[in-house]
Amino acid sequence: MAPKSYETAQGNAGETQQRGGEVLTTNHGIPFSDNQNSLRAGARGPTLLEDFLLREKIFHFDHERIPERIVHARGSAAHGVFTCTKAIPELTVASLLAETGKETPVFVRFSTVAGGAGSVDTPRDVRGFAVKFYTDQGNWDLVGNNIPVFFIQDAIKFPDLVHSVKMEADKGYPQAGSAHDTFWDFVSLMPETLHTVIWAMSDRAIPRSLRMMEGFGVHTFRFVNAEGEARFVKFHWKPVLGVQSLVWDESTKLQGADNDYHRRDLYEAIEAGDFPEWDFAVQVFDQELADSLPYDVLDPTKIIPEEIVPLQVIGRMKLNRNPDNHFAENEQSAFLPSNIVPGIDFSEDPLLQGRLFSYLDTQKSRLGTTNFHQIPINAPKCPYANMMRDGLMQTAVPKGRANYEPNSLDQAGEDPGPRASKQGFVTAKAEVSGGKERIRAESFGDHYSQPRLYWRSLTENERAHTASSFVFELSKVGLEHVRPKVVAHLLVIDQGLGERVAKGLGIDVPAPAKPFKEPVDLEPSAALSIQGNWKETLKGRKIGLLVAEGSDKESIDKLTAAIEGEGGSVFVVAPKIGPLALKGGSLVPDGQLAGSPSALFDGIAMILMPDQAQKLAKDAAAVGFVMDAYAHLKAIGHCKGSTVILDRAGIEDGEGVGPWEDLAQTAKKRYWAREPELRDLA
Ligand code: HDE
Repeated sequence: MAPKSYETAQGNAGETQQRGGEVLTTNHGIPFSDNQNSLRAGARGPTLLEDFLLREKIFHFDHERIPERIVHARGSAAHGVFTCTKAIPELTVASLLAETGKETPVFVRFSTVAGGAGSVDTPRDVRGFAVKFYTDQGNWDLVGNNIPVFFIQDAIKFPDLVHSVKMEADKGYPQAGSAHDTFWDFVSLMPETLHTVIWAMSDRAIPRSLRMMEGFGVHTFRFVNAEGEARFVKFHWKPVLGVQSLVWDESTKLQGADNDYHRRDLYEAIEAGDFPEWDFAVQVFDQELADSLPYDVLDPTKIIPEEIVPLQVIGRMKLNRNPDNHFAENEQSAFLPSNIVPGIDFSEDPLLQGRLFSYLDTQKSRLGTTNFHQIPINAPKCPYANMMRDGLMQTAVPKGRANYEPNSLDQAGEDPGPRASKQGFVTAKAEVSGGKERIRAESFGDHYSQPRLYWRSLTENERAHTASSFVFELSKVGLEHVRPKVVAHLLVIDQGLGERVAKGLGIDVPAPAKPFKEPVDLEPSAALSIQGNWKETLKGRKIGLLVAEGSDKESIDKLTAAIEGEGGSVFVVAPKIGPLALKGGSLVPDGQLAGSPSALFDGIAMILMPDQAQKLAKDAAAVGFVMDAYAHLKAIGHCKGSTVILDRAGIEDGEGVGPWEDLAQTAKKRYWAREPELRDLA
């Protein structure tokens, strides 16, 4: 006799398989009648090989994964629109920049570099900032980072760099972090890494949100106008919310509190209609200016400070739609620095030159076919035609026999196929000279002046964070000979930095490294500091509001309105997630206290009845909630009753800590000045 459960599953099958009127079918369109049970010989007998439904389903599932990206594996993506806000036809024929007001669809993917696809969002790492513009002249991919320089100068060093920073080959760890032997061993031997390393040790590498990061094209490119005149250009994205960062302790706690902290923030902001925006700016300069600089504009380890070549804002990007499917869009997106459009050209930057073939190559290994451009997320939105044919997974069905060129098929009345046009892409004319040799230009030889410029552009608190990151990372290095070697480089960047890191490590100050080229003192750039350019706003910021049974509804409503009025959002945290009876009403909290630590918020408030506050003062989660908010330099607003929790945490009223009525103003910033009393920074 068949067991009862058989009848139940069988009975449900028909109903559960309907969705929006669709019938469940195989990949070949054959309708299913039962998606619960495989075909068996007898109710408790073996499964039959004949079961094509089971076989197809399991076969497809077994092959769901594709190789993850070798770097930048973990990414979050969104669709949007780019608007040209200032046409620049005098500089470039690029059609997307030809007309003020012109809109171009974009797809953007942000990523961490070192971690795997399933790693966390908030490690200390560079972030990828890749934009695919679907222009009417084909796809332009600006595949940049949130740090304006790169670790190496020549593509031939990329596999070494990446091998050194990814998990160690024998151990398989660490995932998503640079604080380990092999990375710092590589750094100690490669002073060209130092400029990017000092950025990566600064707060730039722990962004508060993907919406609060700058983006940079990194390399120098060229703009080409209708007269064929070429000028150098560097590309920048400036977030409308301003640049904001986390503090290190917070970023490590976030790895536990919410692995998807950045991905969720981006997704939720877009779902809420709070669309992230960036200004698009360019630095345009000519050969004469390039020649006047004490560094080489083709060297990707160098910036040109905004004070020397100012930024011109020419566009705005708005991300307004989440992907419908993570795999189809995010995972299968293929960015190619070699995708440029007429009016934009490469420079001879040797790193960029290497990237031009690497990305095409990697897509073949990741997506399995030269026809990856036909995947919807990668396909241009303008018509495209050529005589490339066939290949694995070809989905186009070209007609006729014109698959070669030149041909005279038109003379026989046949379609001759597409032809090259004078309006098409033209490589900018550039003089090159010199013999064929494996060589690094001498003009690439100064590795210390720009890290010094960066160090000197930071606020004292940012310097303390940066020096402390060096101490933290080098403390994780087991190879003892590597630590003084890194410090020796830091001493050349800045004597004080080197000494601070040596002291933090508890080692003797070594002799400074011997630079190939003596560094010079370059003018600091005010644009590089995050704290110095902090935008005091609640926009994009979230306040965690701790309430409990009997909390005053009127106060909660008042505070919520004040925060929302300033563009912020409120997340209500309570000891229990169920509906909460309040004085004057009720509410359903957004999160439970133990699962909603204050690391998740930009500021906190407590509105509690004295009896509940007394109870919570004995709860480590509540005390930790305020202690962490304080230690992460956030504003705290409280009612009279809840001071008992602050007392327990040893926190007194002061800058950024006070009555909840002030919070909508005080939570617009962080309290950096609080930090020296709180932790022993290098
Ligand atoms: Fe990449 N990089 N890279 N890179 N990169 C990849 O391409 C590579 C470099 C960057 O969201 C890979 O499709 C070489 C600089 C981003 O899909 C790979 C060199 C900059 C992304 C690759 C560099 C970047 C990648 C891995 C030195 C900033 C993610 C998967 C010559 C300007 C794109 C893939 C996405 C991805 C190679 C250096 C940014 C392996 C050989 C410099 C944002 O092809």
